[in-house]
Amino acid sequence: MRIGLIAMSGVRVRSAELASLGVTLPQFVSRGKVIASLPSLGLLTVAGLTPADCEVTYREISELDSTAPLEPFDLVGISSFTAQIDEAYTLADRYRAAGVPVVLGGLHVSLMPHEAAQHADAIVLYGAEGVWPRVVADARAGRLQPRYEGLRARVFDDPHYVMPRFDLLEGRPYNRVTVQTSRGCPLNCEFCAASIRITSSYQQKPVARAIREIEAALAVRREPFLELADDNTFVNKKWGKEFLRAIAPLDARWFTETDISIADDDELLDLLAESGCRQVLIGLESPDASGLDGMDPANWKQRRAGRYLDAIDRIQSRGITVNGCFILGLDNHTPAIFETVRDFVATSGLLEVQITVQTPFPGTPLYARLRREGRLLADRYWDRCTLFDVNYRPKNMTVDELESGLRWLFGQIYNEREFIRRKRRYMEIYKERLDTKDVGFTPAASSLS
Ligand code: B12
Repeated sequence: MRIGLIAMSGVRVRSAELASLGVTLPQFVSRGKVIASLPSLGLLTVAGLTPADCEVTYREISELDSTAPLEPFDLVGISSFTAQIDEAYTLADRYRAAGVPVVLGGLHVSLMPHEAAQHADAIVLYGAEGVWPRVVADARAGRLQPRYEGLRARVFDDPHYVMPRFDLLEGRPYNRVTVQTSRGCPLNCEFCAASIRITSSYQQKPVARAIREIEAALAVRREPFLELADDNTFVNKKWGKEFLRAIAPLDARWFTETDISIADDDELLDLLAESGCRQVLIGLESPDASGLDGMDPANWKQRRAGRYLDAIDRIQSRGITVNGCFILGLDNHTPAIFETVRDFVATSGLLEVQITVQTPFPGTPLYARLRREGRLLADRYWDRCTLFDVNYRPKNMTVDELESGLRWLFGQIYNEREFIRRKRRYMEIYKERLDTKDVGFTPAASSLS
C-alpha cells in the first residue's frame, strides 16, 4: 500500500501592513526564515506507526504543484494547523475527487471535527498513537470508518510509543529538526491551542526514549539545530535534570519552550547551560500582573509576574538567552500596554522577543468565551489565526488601536539598533556572572547573531 503523508508547513502573516512591515524588519524576517523550514513531527510519528509493509512518502504542501497530476497513492494522510486548514481541505477534496481515500488528523481536526469530516473519508482525533495501525488496516480492507479517536494519555508508553521516522528527512533541506519530550502543560491557559488540546494530562517521555530520538534526529543532518516541540519541557525538575545530564554528551545545540519556574532552580540552570541549550522560549504573556489575571485557572502566571526581571537575569546569566513572548490585547490591556511592553523589553535585557495578538483559536476556552460575549469579528476566520491578525473586539481598546499598537511595537522592538542594545545588555549580565564564577561555557549570543 502506498501512503502519502502531506505536511502543512511555513509561517503565515495575513495582515498586508504587517507583512510589508516585516520586509523592513530584518530580525523578524530572519527568525521567520529559520523556523519556516521545520518538518512535521506529527507526520513523522504517523509514519513510524505505519505497518512496515507500506510504502510511505513524506511531502510538504509547498512541494506540490496544484496543476500537476496527483501522485499515485492508495491512501493520503494530511496534518492540520488552523491557519492553513483551508489549503489542507482543498488538497483533500482534490484527492477524494480522484478516488483516493483521505484521512485528516492533527490539532485543528481534533478541535473542529465536524468541519473536518466534510473533507475526509476519515478523521483522526487526538494523537495518532493507539489508532493509526487500525486506520491503515481498515483502509486496506476498504472499510474506513468516518471517525477514529487516538490516545489522549500514555502516548509515550508501550505498546503505543513509536520512534518518529526521522530517516524520511534524509536529503531534505531543513535546517532544524524537532523532537517532542512532553505533551500538554499543567498551566491550562485559556488561550492555549497547542498540544494540551489533544491530551488529557501532562505526559513526559522517558529520558532514554527522548535521547534515542534526539540521536536519530541529529543523525539525519550534519550540523543541525534541535527544537524541542514541547509546550513546557521542565515542569518536572527531577526529570529535567536527568534529561539534561543525558543530552549534554550529545554536543547538540538546542532550543525549547518552558515556563519561568526554571529560574528558581540553580542546579537545573547550571545543567541547562552545560547541556548545549541555546535558548528557552517563555510565555511571559504580559509584563504587568493585572494583564495576567485569570489567564490560567490557578493564576500561576500572575503570581510570578513580579519576579520576571530577576528570573530573566538568572537564566540569561548562564549564557542561555530567553525568548520572551508577550500577548497583546488581553482583557486588562489598555493602549498603554504597548509602551509598557517596550519599556519592559528595554529594561529586561531579553535578547529575543515575540509579540503576538491574543488569538481565539477555534476549540479553545478563549474562543468559547469571546463567542459567548459576542466579541468575535467573524464566524470563520481560520486563515487569520496567525497570531498577528486581530479577530476579536478587545475589551479596553479598539480593534484599530490593537492593530496599530502592534505595528508600532514591531518597529520599536525589531530593529537593528535595539537588538544591538539588547545584546550588549545580555553580554553584561553574562559577564557579571563570569566575573563571580568560573562558568566554563560560551554564551549563546554568538550563535544567534
Ligand atoms: C513545530 C511547530 C511549527 C512548525 C510546523 C512544522 C509542521 N509542518 O508541523 C512551523 C514552524 C512550520 C509552524 C508554523 C506555524 N505555527 Co506552529 N508550532 C509548532 C510547535 C512548536 C510544535 C508542533 C509539533 O511538532 N508538535 C508535536 C507533534 C508530534 O504533535 P502534532 O503535530 O499535534 O501531531 C500529533 C497529533 O496531532 C496527530 N496528528 C497530527 N497530524 C496528523 C495527521 C494524520 C493523518 C493523523 C492520523 C494524525 C495526526 O498525531 C501526532 C502524533 O500524536 C507548536 C507548539 C507546540 N509546542 O505544540 C506550534 C503550533 C502548532 N503552531 C502554531 C501556529 C499558530 C503556527 C503558525 C500559524 C504561525 C505563523 N504565524 O505562521 C504557522 C502555521 C503553519 C500552518 N501550516 O498552518 C500554533 C497552532 C495552533 C492551532 N490550533 O493551529 C501552535 C500550537 C503554537 C501556538 N502558538 O499555540 N509551527
